[in-house]
Amino acid sequence: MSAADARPRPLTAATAGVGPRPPVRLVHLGLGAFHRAHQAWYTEQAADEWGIAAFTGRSPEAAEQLTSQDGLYTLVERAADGDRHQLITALVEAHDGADLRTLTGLLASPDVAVVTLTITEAGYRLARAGDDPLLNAEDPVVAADVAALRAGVARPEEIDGSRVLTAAGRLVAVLAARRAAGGGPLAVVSCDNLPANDAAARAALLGTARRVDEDLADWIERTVAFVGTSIDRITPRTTDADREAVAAATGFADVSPVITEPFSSWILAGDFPAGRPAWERAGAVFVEDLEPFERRKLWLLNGAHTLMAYAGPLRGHATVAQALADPTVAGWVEEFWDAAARHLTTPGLDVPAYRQALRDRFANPRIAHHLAQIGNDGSLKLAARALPVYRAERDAGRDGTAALRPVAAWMDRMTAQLADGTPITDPAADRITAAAGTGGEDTAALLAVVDATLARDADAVAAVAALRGTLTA
Ligand code: CS2
Repeated sequence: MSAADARPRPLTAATAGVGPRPPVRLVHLGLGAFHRAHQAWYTEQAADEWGIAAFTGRSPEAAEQLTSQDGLYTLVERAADGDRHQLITALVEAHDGADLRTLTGLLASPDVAVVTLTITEAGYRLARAGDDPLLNAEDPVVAADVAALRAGVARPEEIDGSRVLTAAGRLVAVLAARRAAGGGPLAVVSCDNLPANDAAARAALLGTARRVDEDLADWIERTVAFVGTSIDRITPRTTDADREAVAAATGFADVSPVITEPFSSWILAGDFPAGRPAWERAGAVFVEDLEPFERRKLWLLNGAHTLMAYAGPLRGHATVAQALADPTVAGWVEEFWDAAARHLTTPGLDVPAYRQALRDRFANPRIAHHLAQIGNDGSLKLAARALPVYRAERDAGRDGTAALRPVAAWMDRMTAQLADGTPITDPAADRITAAAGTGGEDTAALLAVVDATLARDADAVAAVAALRGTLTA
C-alpha cells in the first residue's frame, strides 16, 4: 500500500515498527529543532547504543508532542532537488525543562556520560563572552536561581524545578545530586554559536555553583570536562505545510518533524572522561584547536546571516535566499567575507571553498529560512559574529567598514521595528528601546548595548553613523 492511499497513521514505536531503544547515556538541555537536526542525527548515525533524554527550555508542549510519538520524529533533509526522510530513534525521552526531578534521576546515574546544550547565546547569561567569559551575576534570573539553589542544595532532589530557570542553575542542582550519589565524571558539550563555547558553559556553570556552594563548585571543576564545538546545520522552523508534506511522503501524521539542509558539520575539541557516541562515524571531526574552525563558521556563516537578517528586511526581503538574490545585499555579504577572510589564515581552512559552499547553501530554493528567525538576540550575535572582524581589521590598520555594516543594519532595523510595532526579541530589548528613543544621536547609545568599549571609540561610532540610513532599497 502506498503512503498516498491511506490516511496518515499516528507515529509511535508500535506503528513504525521500532524495537527496543538504547539506554539513556546522553542528556540534552534545549530540546528544539536544531538539536534534533544535529546532535540527535549524529547520535543516530553513530548507531552505538546511546539514547538521548532531552529537556525543553520552557515549553512543555514540545516535550509532550514528542512523548506522544515515543520520541520518534522524521528528519527531512531538504536538498535543492528533493527531500530525503529519515526516522530518528536516538531520542528516547523528551521532558519539560522544569522537570528537575527527572533530570536529577538521570544525572545521578553513572551511565549518563554526556550533557549537550543548545540553550542559545542568551541562555548563558554572560556579562562578557569570548576568551575570558563571565557570568552576569546581577541578572535577576541568575540571582533568583542562586537564591533558590542555596536554599535547596542540601536536598537537591527536592528543589522545585519551576523556580530554577537557567540551564546552568538546573545543572548545578542535578550535579549536586550526582555528587551525592557518587556519580563520576562527565562531559558538558556546548552546541551554541558562541566563541569559546566550552569556556562560556564553564563560566555559567561554575559562576553559578561558586555562589551556591564552594565545595560543590570544586567538585564540578574536578569532575566535569567542558567540550567546545563548532556546530553547523541550517534548520528553519517547521511549518504546517511541512507537516502535511511529511504525512503525504511517509504515511505518518508526525506532529513534530524537523526540516534541515543536507549539509552538516560538527567540529569538537575536548575530553569525554566517561565516553561518548562514535559521532565521527557520521562525519564529526575532533581537533586540538577549535578556534580557527569556530571563527570560520561564526564569522562567515553566522556573520553573513546576521548582516542579511537586518539588511534584508530593510530592503523588503523575508528569507535568506531572497536577500542573497539581491545583488546589493550579496555585494555586502562578499565585502564582509573579504574582511573576515583576511583574518582566517590558518592552513587548511580553505576559505574560498567554504564561501562557495555557503553561497550554494544560502541559495537553496527549497529552504525558506526566515530572516526574522535569525534576527532574534542581535545584541549578542553581533558581538560574536561581526565585531571580532571589525577589531581585526582595525588592528591591521584598515577602517573595517564592511564589518560595521551588520551593526548599522541592526540599528536601522531595530529603529524600524520600534516604529512599526514589530516586537524586539533580545535580552537587551529594554536597553535597545531606550537607546533608540534618543533620536538622531542614538548611534553611540545603541552601540553601547552591543559593546560598551567600542561605543567610546569615536571613529567606530562615526563609521556606523555614516552607514545608517544608506541600506534601504
Ligand atoms: C543563525 C543560525 O539564527 C541564527 O542565528 O545564524 O541558527 C544558523 O542557521 C546556524 O548556526 C547554522 O549552522
